[in-house]
Amino acid sequence: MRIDVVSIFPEYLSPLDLSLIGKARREGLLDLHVHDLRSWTTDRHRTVDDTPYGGGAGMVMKPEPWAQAIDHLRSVGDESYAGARPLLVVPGPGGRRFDQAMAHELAGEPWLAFACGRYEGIDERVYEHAQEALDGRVRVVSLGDYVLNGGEVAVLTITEAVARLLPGVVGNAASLVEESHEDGLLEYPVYTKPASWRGREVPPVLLSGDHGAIATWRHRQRLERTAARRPDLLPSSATLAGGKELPIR
Ligand code: 6GU
Repeated sequence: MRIDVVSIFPEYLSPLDLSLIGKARREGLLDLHVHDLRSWTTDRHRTVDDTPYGGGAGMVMKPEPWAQAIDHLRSVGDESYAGARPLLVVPGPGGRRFDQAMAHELAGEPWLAFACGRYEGIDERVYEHAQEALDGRVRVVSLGDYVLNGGEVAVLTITEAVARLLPGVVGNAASLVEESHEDGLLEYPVYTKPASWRGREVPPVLLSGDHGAIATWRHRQRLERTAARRPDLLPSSATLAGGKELPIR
């Protein structure tokens, strides 16, 4: 997968050199290009923002550098990818909510581009230009109902959630399916040695060697934990591993 990121703070994306994502890049599984938006400015001060028409607080990102950035991505598509276009993801609190299902959708794309806005946002005409230049492949995506200073942290989040779904990025493929949000329930609690620690015991069923009993216990833990912490994730009733119904309090 190719990922392009356009930001006025390219150094903000440096964590993508680390850990599993950094390794995926070095192994060629992820082809990441981070661009400084200011490289597409033409004035001496490399200006990317200006005051809003109609008044109001803060500054708005100017359209010209963004158009140059989008046109650059288009020409990369023409010159290196037989006219293909990236899917442009614009992080912002007014977008569609990012979740694991969207992570899977994005992981199915061969080429993503992220446009990191700052200040009060990007001139609305940039979205119209991007829609046209990228054949309608533009999505505004939000992490949740709170406000960040810019899109960079969202790009770190979305890139990590997406890249770990690419084949070969996470070594143990089983650890991808047995996970919170993959099947709508939170994960069961986990324990390791020692079996007794500071007077706290590992639940005896986990030491029993009874795989059926362990599976039932873990499923019940997942239901109880989801009911307690994220009741919004549960349907009105959920089925136990054995086919019995667990009433939700
Ligand atoms: Cl994706 N961007 C910004 N700037 N703020 C946010 C967000 C994204 N998601 C929630 N708040």
